[in-house]
Amino acid sequence: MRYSVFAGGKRLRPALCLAACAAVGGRQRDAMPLACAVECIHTYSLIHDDLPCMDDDDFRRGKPTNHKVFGEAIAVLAGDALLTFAFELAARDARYVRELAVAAGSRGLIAGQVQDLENENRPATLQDVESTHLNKTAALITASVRLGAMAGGATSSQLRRLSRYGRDIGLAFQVVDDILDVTSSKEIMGKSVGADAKHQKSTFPKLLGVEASRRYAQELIANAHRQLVSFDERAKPLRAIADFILNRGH
Ligand code: GRG
Repeated sequence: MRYSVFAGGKRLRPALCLAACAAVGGRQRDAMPLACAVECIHTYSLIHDDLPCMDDDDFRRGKPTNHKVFGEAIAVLAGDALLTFAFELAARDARYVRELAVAAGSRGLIAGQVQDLENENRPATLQDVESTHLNKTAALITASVRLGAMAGGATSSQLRRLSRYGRDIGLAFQVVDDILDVTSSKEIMGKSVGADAKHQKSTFPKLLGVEASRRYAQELIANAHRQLVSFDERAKPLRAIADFILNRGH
């Protein structure tokens, strides 16, 4: 568990959780357990996604993958334990538990992973790919934002706007990730690149081309910024993260 959590990583989801809490005027300490919970769920999903029965990757966060170091059985269990620990961290409020469960479960992360596997064996449409990305990536990113906002005492209209912000940056994040899988290198990314082509996966760059995919990501980030118009300067970190997602090189 410690090996994979502390292997590195951008900490995007916990940063979003804390930034959303700040944007609605909340205190950092109220969102911190939830920020840790979303990173635990994210790390579990990476460990399991890298297993030989899934994407079969040897390299993650700049290091050998969990199963390469500890073996498959321990990697499965480390993932299971991180997933479970996330709920222990969130257990102070049933609404937090539900938010995490929905994002990580069969209507979120797991649905996305199933769709991702199915997309390997059939020519997927743009709609299929977008739906996969919304579940696989945007669901947990949206939940990270929503949990921070809830912990910070967001109003229902703030929560609605931040949910749309999360969806748009989440989708943009995966579009950019697919572009980087084509254009970047293992050294820069800290994980294997070219994996989508290896698995013959339909992706945005494959279906639309790199330039059109980039324009789509720009559009999504512009939409995300529009959701923040009614927030004051305390939403500055959320604005900066949206821009980071578009411009990141790894
Ligand atoms: C439940 C097995 C299982 C999988 C669920 C989330 C997921 C589906 C699989 C994880 C692998 C993957 C490629 C997810 C898509 C989202 C994504 C690009 C993750 C990488 O996130 P970063 O770049 O990673 O934020 P770091 O290492 O920086 O935290």
